[in-house]
Amino acid sequence: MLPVPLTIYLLWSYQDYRDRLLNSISQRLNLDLDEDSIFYKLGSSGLITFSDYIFLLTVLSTSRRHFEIAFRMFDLNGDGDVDCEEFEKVAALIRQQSSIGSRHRDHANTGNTFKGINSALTTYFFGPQLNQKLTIEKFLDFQHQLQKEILSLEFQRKQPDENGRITEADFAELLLAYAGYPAKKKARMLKRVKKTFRDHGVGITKDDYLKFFHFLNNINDVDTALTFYHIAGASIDQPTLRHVARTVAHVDLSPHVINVVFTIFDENMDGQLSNREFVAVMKNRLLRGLEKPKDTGFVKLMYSLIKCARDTKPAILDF
Ligand SMILES: [Ca+2]
Ligand SMILES: [Ca+2]
Repeated sequence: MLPVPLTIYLLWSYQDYRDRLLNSISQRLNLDLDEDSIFYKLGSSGLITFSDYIFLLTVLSTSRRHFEIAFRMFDLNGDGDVDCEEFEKVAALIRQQSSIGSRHRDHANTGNTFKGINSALTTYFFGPQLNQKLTIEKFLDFQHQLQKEILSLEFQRKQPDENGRITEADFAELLLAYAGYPAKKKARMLKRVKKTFRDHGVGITKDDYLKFFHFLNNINDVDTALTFYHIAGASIDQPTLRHVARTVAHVDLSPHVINVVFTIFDENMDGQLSNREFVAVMKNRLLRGLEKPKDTGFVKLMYSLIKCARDTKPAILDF
């Protein structure tokens, strides 16, 4: 099989990955990106393993706050840094719990040694000798860069015009990419967007796009915030969505973006988004196809962290 760039992995859904690449534990990175790119840094570090891939996929769809909690969990001795040994211990624990991890252990028995490979990720985090410490700043910066680069690549694939804008329909396609809708329903939603903005579309900038996905990464906190407003499960109108984005995710979504989002998701056209129309779907999309937590220990872990964080500290108070 030809080497596949890491970026392509991440643009695939989990299902694609599993279908195409389950039998190949690691792939050479093969990238042509500028030196500042996180992929360049990862690529010069060696191999991307399957557990790296699962980890990166999870990193992509986790809010900064939950990522901070995950870091504290990796720090077993509580000294504020994570060393390679701590990282490996937690990673091994995760692999034990995960059915994919178990399958890979089976591979290890048949000669494909899984343990002991210096993966691109461990080398990036801990240096070539694996003796450096990982700080919370480096961990968070890594997440920020990875999210920004992947989202930029996704945006770029829609070929923005000379003003750097993609059409409302392109934006809708990106949003619906991993939402798991039946093809018929997806087509109906896209048709609605095309029709609404056919004659007076103004397009979506990359900044709009990045902001909106930052908002989506906080969708679990948004859901919690709506609980605090005593309107969980109830419908929200455009000003409420804008307000919640500002107070919970700290992003200022433009009225145009919000209008497009309502056009996409307001199935019954009552001017309101119900929980079922929007929040529930977007929580699912966040997982990029990783909807079976039993397959992936790390995702299961993030789920329990998110639940734990929700129980102890309401997002709306998190300023
Ligand atoms: Ca430590
Ligand atoms: Ca509605």
